[in-house]
Amino acid sequence: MNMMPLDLTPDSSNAAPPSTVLRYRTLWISDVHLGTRGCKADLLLEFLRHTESDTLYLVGDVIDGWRLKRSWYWNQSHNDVVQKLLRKARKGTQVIYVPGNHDEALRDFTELHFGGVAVQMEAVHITADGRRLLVTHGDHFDGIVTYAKWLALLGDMAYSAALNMNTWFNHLRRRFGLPYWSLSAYLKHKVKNAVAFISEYERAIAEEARRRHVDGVVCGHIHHAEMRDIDGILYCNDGDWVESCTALAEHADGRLEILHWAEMREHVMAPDLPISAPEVVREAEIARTA
Ligand SMILES: [Mn+2]
Repeated sequence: MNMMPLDLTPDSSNAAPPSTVLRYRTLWISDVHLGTRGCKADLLLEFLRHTESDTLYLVGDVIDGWRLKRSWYWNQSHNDVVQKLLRKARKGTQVIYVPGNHDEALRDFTELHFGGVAVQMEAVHITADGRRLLVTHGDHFDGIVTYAKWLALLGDMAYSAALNMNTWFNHLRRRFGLPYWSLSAYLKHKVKNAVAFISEYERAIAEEARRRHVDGVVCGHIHHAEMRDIDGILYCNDGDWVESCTALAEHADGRLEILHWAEMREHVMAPDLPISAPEVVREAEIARTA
């Protein structure tokens, strides 16, 4: 196991400026799971070097704190990601960290700033074209998904109580040294149910957005990038940096797009090639009609 300590000295490996830098109004990334072997830190580092934004949301599970007590894995690329994020904050990017269940400890430090990074339980982002998007990691919806429709019928109080219960349930598990219990992770092993779960999860979060009178929601947690309209609510999931290496981006005009770095990187890093891969263009089309 690699046990390199967290090193916050300035990143010297970043000396040469990247050839192409894509500019966005806003970027959302989540589920990086720094501190685990599965984290694609090298790819994320590339992405962070080749993109810039006025605002960068870290939508939870960026540092995997659950693993602090067990198999903590940390190497230079994990350091570099942390340094790059802090450097962006120093250089004027508004970095907002909305903790998830794997970095839940940060939820005790909301409304604080670390090196220019603001920690908030959730955020409401307003796009350039005036849409209001609730930004939340989304783990609260894990345990309640199967009951979401009933709870919605029972009303706000029952719904909120159920959301809080899931948080407390996992808080207790943490106190007893047990890992976070995730219905989504559990069901991903039972592939047959995974599709049904994901669509129920998306509906539950969209329902919450409706109750909160916003136009849409940006979340993560289930490691499944998506952008679609759910009965008039825009559901966006920025995916993850363990498998899919995706981010959500807002262009200067408010247009939203899912970025697939694994497909984009060869075009961005070889500037002679056209920047938009067919997949990316298709996502942009979806965004325009959503
Ligand atoms: Mn999560």
